[in-house]
Amino acid sequence: MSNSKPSPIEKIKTSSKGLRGTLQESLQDEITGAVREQDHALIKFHGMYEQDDRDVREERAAKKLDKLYSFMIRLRIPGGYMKADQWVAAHHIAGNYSTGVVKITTRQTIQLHGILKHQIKPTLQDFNAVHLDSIAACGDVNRNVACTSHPSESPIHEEVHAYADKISRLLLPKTRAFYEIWLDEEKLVEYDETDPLYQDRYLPRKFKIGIAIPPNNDVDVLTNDLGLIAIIENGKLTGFNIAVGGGLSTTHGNPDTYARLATVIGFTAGEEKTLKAVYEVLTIQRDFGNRSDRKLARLKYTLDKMGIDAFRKELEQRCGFELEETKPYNFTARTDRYGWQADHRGNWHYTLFVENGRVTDEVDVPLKTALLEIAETGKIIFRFTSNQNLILSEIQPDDKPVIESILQRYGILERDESIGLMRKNSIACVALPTCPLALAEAQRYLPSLISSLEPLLEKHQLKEEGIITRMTGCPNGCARPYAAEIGLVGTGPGRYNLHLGGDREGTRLNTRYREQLDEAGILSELDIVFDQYNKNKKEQENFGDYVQRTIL
Ligand code: SRM
Ligand code: SF4
Repeated sequence: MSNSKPSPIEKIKTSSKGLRGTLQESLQDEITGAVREQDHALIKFHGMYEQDDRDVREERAAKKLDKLYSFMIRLRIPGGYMKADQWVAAHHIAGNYSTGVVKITTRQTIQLHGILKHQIKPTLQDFNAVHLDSIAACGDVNRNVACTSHPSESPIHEEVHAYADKISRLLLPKTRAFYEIWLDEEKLVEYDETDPLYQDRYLPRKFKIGIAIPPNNDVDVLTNDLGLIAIIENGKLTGFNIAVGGGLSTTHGNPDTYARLATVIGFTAGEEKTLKAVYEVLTIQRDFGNRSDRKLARLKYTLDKMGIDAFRKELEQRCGFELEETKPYNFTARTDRYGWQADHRGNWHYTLFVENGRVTDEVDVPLKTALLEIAETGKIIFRFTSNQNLILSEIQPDDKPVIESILQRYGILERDESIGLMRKNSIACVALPTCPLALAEAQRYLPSLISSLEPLLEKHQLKEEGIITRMTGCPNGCARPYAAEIGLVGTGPGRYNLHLGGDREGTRLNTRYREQLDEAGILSELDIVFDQYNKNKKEQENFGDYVQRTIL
């Protein structure tokens, strides 16, 4: 049960003087690599997290050394779209100030780890030079807006995609703190920081928006607090179905927490009404969300407490118009379509597999170097997918051979062809060593677990099945494991709950099937289920649907 006392973060927000807090003082303090306690929460609103290297925690504690503090910086890239010169800059910034790995996240942006306190400003200033920022990439505000990534999805992809940017700008906090603190800009005396949306209390919790263009649900639209489903009729974008109350996090042992897919509550026609509805969903969450128990503060809990009808009524009242009846839509896929695809204008797009979103020079394939060379041609746009992959996009027909030859020379084409479908459809969250909440490994472990699962897939003739497999190091759900056909959720070192039965399209959550399994347990449970599936599945029946129909 929640008590009614506001959580301590509420006070930190309201007394932060527009998210400034004592950040300037924290930065100047050379005695520690950390920021002051109260600034810990505030830096999130500026797109960064204070972390420490958990691999060396014990060793340093034994030597009576402070933790090895560093910062993770996450960019705000609505719709996951980056120009070639921005990628070149990100490559060098990663090399100059971070671990060097560019991490593509499950919400279509990138983040860098291991940035020391004195390197935060140069990092953000170098990003700013190529028009990139990290404002509101974290914190109790609207986060990076995700949008179906593949431009060949529809001739009006650009029109839908533009909403990601419009919504992101509409919902940015008004404070200029980011520019003053990190970019050394002068305080603008005339500038009015009054923020009608966030006021001085911001939202009770993080808020996420995703936009899907059916039939593709690559953004897992129903896992967002607010999902927009584009409705295209007679080749025209007529508006969006509005879905509210998605969210995945649970807490082990806390039965009040649950994963939930968003409920579609109606349709809005046209840009003005859609943006108004989006805005007012946030004001409802601002005014009704739980500000005492952060575990129960996401919109999904607000919605369930209010009831869907009451929520819709409140929204219509705030909007000044009624939502129209939900329009029919159909999702058929969620995974990325690898390899070359042409769009309606004849431009080419190459979707490239990036294991768990980690762009780095691997032993077999120097991916990061190859991408730099590709970016330096200036002939492409980079697009990040919510499956942690990369689309080399908008390649003119005449430029395709140049890009293809680079992909060939670095062995990327060959590698992409040889990778199994389960691996290609897998996602793992960051987890150890940087995530303070990780109970178990995820991105450092899933690749080897899949190598152990591949012989089982072979044995049961399931190699061609693109089973969606996702792993997280804790129940927060950053790789959306509860919306996977096979979900593995860390419970402790080397132990995972096994969830089964999500569908391939992202419209059904899975169910916890076994608890606290080690690797041997995971392999033996899946061996049995794979065998049953292979022998008894109906024609065209996907793994998750079979498990849901017969086993759960
Ligand atoms: Fe997440 C917290 C990483 C997508 C639910 N998430 C964290 C933190 C910041 C840990 C922390 O609070 O200190 C992780 C940083 C790890 C690190 O070292 O980098 C972290 N989350 C990630 C990323 C990078 C995972 C990845 O490997 O790609 C994803 C960044 C997305 C982005 O660009 O914004 C990421 N996180 C998600 C998703 C998936 C999504 O949004 O589609 C979820 C589940 C959906 C949802 O929000 O319900 C998710 N992250 C959480 C939660 C649980 C929130 C809640 O409702 O309780 C936390 C913990 C928290 O907020 O207290 C969390
Ligand atoms: Fe960390 Fe848990 Fe998110 Fe993984 S799911 S990144 S372990 S908070």
